[in-house]
Amino acid sequence: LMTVQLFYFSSRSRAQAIRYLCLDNGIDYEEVDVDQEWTTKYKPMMPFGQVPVIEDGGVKVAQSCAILRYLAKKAGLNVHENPVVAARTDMINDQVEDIRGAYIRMIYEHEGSEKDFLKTAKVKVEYIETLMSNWGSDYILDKISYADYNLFDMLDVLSLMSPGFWDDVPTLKAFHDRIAARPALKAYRDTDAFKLLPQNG
Ligand code: 0HH
Repeated sequence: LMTVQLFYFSSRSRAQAIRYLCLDNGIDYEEVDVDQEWTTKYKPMMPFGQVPVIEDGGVKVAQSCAILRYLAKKAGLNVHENPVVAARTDMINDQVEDIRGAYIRMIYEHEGSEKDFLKTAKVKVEYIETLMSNWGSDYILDKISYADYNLFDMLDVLSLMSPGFWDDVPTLKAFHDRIAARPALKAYRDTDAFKLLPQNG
């Protein structure tokens, strides 16, 4: 099994789906906390001057979703060659990224109120609910893929922000419960290390 280094700030944010994918698939990873010396030491080392970045045997991979797909391939998770199947995972992932982008602009750039963000996010999530309910599988596909971890983390964020979030999205509630119950993720999410890790930096 491989050990990779994960460079990130001490928060969940854009690293959390990567952590889930690693833990759930036996990928050993070492956290490198870049909070101290970010500008002087770490930023100049990064391919795009940002994190998350993973380093695997001297190779650096940047961009959170590229990292998810890279690790999924290495872990033998299905990264599908069939264009129709691949499109399902990728389109859900990109929808999640649209929601995440709006979230990050709200938090860090104070763009729009929390209420407006939640209203827009709810509409975007309800489209995912309808698709997943029609597709009828336990995960986005019949087996877990990189995008499931990203969707799971986004749902986690939204449900923590918004009481009653689950009421209109029963398929996604069942999906979230199913992923949260995966043994490695359940054990990790029960730790103080996870509970105390802030969502944002
Ligand atoms: N599209 C990229 C990805 O998905 C976006 C990466 C990114 O925005 O990987 N990285 C940010 C940290 S995550 C980064 O490296 C977004 C939260 C913003 C928090 C900023 C806290 C800054 C504290 C010094 N930002 C640092 C930088 O750009 O210098």
